[in-house]
Amino acid sequence: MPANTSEAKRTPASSHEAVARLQSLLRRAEESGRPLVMGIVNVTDDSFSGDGLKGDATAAIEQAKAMAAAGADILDLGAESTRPGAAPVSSAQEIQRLVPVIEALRRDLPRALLSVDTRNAATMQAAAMAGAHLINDISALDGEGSLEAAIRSGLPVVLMHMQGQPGTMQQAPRYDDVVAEVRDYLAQRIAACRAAGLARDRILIDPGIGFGKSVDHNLTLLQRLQAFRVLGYPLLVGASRKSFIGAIAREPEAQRRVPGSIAAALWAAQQGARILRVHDVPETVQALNVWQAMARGALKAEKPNDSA
Ligand code: 7PJ
Repeated sequence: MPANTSEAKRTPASSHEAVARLQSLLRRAEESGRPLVMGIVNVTDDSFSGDGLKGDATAAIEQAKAMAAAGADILDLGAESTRPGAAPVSSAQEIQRLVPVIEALRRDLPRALLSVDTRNAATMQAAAMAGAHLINDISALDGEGSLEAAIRSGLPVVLMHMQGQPGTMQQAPRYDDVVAEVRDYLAQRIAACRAAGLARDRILIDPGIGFGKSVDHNLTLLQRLQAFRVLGYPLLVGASRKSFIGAIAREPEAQRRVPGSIAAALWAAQQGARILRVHDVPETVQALNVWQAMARGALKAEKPNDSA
């Protein structure tokens, strides 16, 4: 489309750097066998604080800084709750919440890789212009204008599988073969993105734990994570504090699912996941460091978060 060609000229200057930095981190993850840690930063509330930012922006920035200091390689900023039954958030609201946080973090944490968790094309574009490095889309760029916006941004993207829509997806998830269906869906979204001009080194994939899946669907996907390797793209796994952990542990409080989340993180790491999306960064980093030291059979000091 001619419109896309002219838009491409407006690609933010940082997009090549974003792809290069992510690729460099992923290479390091592959060589070391230790996945990257993506810390989850929620930018959700609307209250004002005294520093000119919304109260939630200040809190999100502090949380992001703490996660980076604890060894998070990537910070995933999200303004829309996609938990089952959550109310939708408009793109304008998302942009209003996210952009000041992205700008502040670009200034204060110049070495952090910033991901934006959004399904909205307008938010992708605004986040890219504000300096985000990665687009994380739970609907795999299937939303209106999303594929075009992502391509124009020049940024890498996470394509995630979801059955249904967040409001209703947990009512009756159904698969004949959950691994094959999730894998085929991702293969199809990869093909659509590649055909539209998204470069190979800008694609990551995610089976979407908890998104239109029963406890057993989630467990089957985690058991067979290696089945996604044939697709040939780096795998991101987000199991942190999710309800399947609550179901196994009989723990209704999400904040009390940290031990189970760490078990899931180590399992995913062992199965070759390249990025782990987690709430509990210091706990996960400690677990990964111990796990990796045992795999190595030696204590070798490692500089965390030393990005390329
Ligand atoms: C995921 C996500 C995930 C990716 C959320 C929650 C729900 N993005 N955004 N993968 N989950 N890529 O954290 O409980 O699993 S929001």
